[in-house]
Amino acid sequence: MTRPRNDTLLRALMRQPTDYTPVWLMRQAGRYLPEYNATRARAGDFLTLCKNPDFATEVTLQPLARFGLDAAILFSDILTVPDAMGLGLHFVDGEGPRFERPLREEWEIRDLEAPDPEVHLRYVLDAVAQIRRALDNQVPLIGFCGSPFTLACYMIEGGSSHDFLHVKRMLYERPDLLHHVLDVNARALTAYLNAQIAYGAQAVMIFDTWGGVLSSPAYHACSLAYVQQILAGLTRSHDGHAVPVILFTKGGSNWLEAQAAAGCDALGVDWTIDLGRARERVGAKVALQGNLDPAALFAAPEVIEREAGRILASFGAGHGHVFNLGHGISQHTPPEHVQVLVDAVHTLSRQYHLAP
Ligand code: 1CP
Repeated sequence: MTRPRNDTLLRALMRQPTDYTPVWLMRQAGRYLPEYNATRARAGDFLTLCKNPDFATEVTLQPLARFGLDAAILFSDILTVPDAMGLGLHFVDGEGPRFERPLREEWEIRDLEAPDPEVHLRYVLDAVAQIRRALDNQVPLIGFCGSPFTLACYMIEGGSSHDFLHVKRMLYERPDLLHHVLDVNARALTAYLNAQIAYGAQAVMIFDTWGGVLSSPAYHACSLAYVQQILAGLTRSHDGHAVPVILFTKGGSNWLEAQAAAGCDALGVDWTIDLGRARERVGAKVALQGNLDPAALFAAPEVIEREAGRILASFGAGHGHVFNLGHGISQHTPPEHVQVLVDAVHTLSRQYHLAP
């Protein structure tokens, strides 16, 4: 398969030379875009957008039509995997995801099985293939999944949570059960990401949104260990090209050194850490992705430019930085401000990529 014409993202993730710093945004296709809301209204609801490859392709391309972004990300959700395990996912408007059958009883956990992605997540793979065709090698397509622990949070809580009491109770009272869920998830997610790669994802990202709520020993045992299990099982090249893997852990900057040694190519970091400091800590092991506070996009254009400049300067000269937000874009973000950010990153970053 041919390389995308703009392969800046893939090069930066592999810490290879680029002319400028590539940029894409977590949740770049979403409710801040009026065209997304129009497609969602036509689809009826969010899950139909995910499950219908025509809709998924349409919304994946929407932010690229507006902004000069350096990557597309598959439009889907991390919760499609537990849905495929039979937990019964639905989205309640304004309240987020809900599972009809959360994991509470021991027998429910013992019965859990890793789904065959070719059968139970066929619609995602079809979307990947269709998006690749529609992209026509313009920019690379990023595939993704949630981390085993982050999925376990939703599967055990039954939805979003502020305190994660069910999953943490299981961690302390029945660690054997939690580890069983994490092991099934890791096997499911390895097969799922490998299938996305086989169908055309050119880089993949593991979202560990809730790893940061754990104590340090629990993070290593329950989050990072299972991410490592996935990393060890991933297809790292396809059709002669490397497939870089990004690990994003919200609130995870305590453990950057361990993450950098886990076997991924790049680490996503949230806005709480100074990027230059993160770079010192990971050295030449991995690229870094991040880390503008999504709230900065509400500020005036000159503030957005200043913040982008500050982050680029903090990373400093050299390669291996992918500009992104430190978490998903807010649904209330003015779309014009995204254009300001993308232009600022492209313009201001060139000075850091000059040949020595
Ligand atoms: O239209 C709508 O109402 C749905 C809003 C929405 C969107 C646009 C949800 C529901 N999911 C998505 C898409 C999505 N989710 C993508 C698409 C690709 C992109 O443009 O980036 C991705 C990568 C995700 C991943 C995801 N889903 C995560 C991990 C990343 C993160 O933001 O931390 C998580 C935790 C979810 C669960 C989820 N799905 C949707 C919501 C509102 C949530 C979060 C619920 C919570 O806060 O617990």
